[in-house]
Amino acid sequence: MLPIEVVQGDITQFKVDAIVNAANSSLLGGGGVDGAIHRAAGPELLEACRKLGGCPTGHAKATPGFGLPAKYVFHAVGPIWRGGNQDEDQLLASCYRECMRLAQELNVKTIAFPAISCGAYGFPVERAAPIAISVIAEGLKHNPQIERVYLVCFDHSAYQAYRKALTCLQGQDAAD
Ligand code: AR6
Repeated sequence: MLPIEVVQGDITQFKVDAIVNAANSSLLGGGGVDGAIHRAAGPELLEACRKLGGCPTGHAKATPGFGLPAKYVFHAVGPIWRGGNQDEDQLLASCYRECMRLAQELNVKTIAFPAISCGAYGFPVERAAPIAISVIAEGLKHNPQIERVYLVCFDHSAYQAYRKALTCLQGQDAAD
């Protein structure tokens, strides 16, 4: 059984080693989950982000969590959906891969992801969910220290898409 759990909730409340932020390439805050994380973490987070000098799409950078219950924030920059033929799938996969790499580097045991790119950036969640889950499942092979991965969905449609993708992957695993 994969240590992946799909949950509905507000990621800023999660007491885990790392939460992932769906940031933009400036890393200087924004709306959606990014705005919520900055509000909950306090102004020190913005100060730390300024020092990072931005981040390209498909990559991620880590800061402390400051006022958050989480120890770290991994700021991942997802792709803007442009119809599906502009490398969006690969760039989204790269975000999750980068976060799993940071998890290994920082010895993260528990991590929570939002549905990167599935809000303001317009990536269809039914397409994003299987990408997210398969990259995380692959990353778990290189992260034996990880005890739990939470996929935090804010709305019910994302929750349903993620549940479906996880059930599908577990079915495949069982068949292997
Ligand atoms: N906890 C968990 N998930 C959340 C929360 C929360 N507190 N708030 C929203 N979501 P979005 P993107 C969900 O728009 O599409 C920002 O302005 C939301 O329902 O936050 O990657 C950045 O600065 C959706 O499913 O991120 C960028 O400019 C998911 O999080 C841009 O938006 C992602 O939605 C990034 O857009």
